[in-house]
Amino acid sequence: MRRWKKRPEGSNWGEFGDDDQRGRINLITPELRKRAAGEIVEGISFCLSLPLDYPGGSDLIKIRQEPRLFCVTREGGAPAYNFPWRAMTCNCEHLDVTSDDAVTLFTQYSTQWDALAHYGQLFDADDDGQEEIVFYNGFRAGSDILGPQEGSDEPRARALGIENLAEAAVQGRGTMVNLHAEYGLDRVAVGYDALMRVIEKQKVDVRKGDILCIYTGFDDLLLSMNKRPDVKKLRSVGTGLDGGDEKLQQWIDDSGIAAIAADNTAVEFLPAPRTQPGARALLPLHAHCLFKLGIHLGELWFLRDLAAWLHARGRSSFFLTAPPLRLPGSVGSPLTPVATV
Ligand code: UVW
Repeated sequence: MRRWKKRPEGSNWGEFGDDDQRGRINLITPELRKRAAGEIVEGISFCLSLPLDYPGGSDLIKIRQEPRLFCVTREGGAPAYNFPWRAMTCNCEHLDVTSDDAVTLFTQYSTQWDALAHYGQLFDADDDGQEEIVFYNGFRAGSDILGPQEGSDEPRARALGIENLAEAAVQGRGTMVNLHAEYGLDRVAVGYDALMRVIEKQKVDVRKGDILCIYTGFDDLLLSMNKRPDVKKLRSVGTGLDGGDEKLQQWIDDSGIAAIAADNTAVEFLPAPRTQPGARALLPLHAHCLFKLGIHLGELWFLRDLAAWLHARGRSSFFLTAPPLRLPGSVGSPLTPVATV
């Protein structure tokens, strides 16, 4: 069922079907995945997740808190930790001892995927002269993406939730652009011209269906702060994509990349340097990717070691396995991406 009469300029709504909830990850076909497996030459793998209790505290993004582990109890109130089964059953000769725990996990605290339900816009998709809150492919707030006040006892993305990405079993060719190698921690908004210069210099071969990984050095700086992030410093250094650069937006569209991930907090440079008069997106790359094109964004990935390994060998591509949690209705998810070279 088509959910819009008018789609945003430059969007691809409808291209993968009127009910599509996966966006450009659809571009990773079995054929491309098979070819991507050819990137495995040495058999070495890299964990691309930060420890999930990083950044530490809530200073970097106020509404997100670090994971809290807690112990659960067994029947009768005994902690289910270092629990001897003998105590549970009888005084028989059971040797077994087990531990259970639980966790409160903010889905976008650390290494994460943003779901397509994470970012929408006010847009007149009905073409009736009134803006409504819409998401990729015309899905709506209030009927598809529900907040707690909208007839649901819990917030829930009935559409575009992260489980759609999990069900796509994200696996394919990753391509690294190492901005840190060119700019160090200089504060630079990297638009189309600068990105093309780096791509050419590093001989990066970006292909349709690739998951583009942008390395900025933010992960290393963050880790060096040992869970006490110096927010002023973190916000005063480092590169990010210039999301408002129309040439960059066009390239993202034309290149056929399936998703973008970075080691910084938002992939894009913040605050966005290009401003237009009138209403505009605070996060123009989020608008272009998540809202218009169905391109998932990965943030706070740990790319340091992989980027260094590739750079030392003049390589830029690898096999990437990066499914989020299959957590129905969530607007984001932690993950442990794995690169194999
Ligand atoms: C920012 O925090 C700016 O990005 P996101 O909400 O996508 O994590």
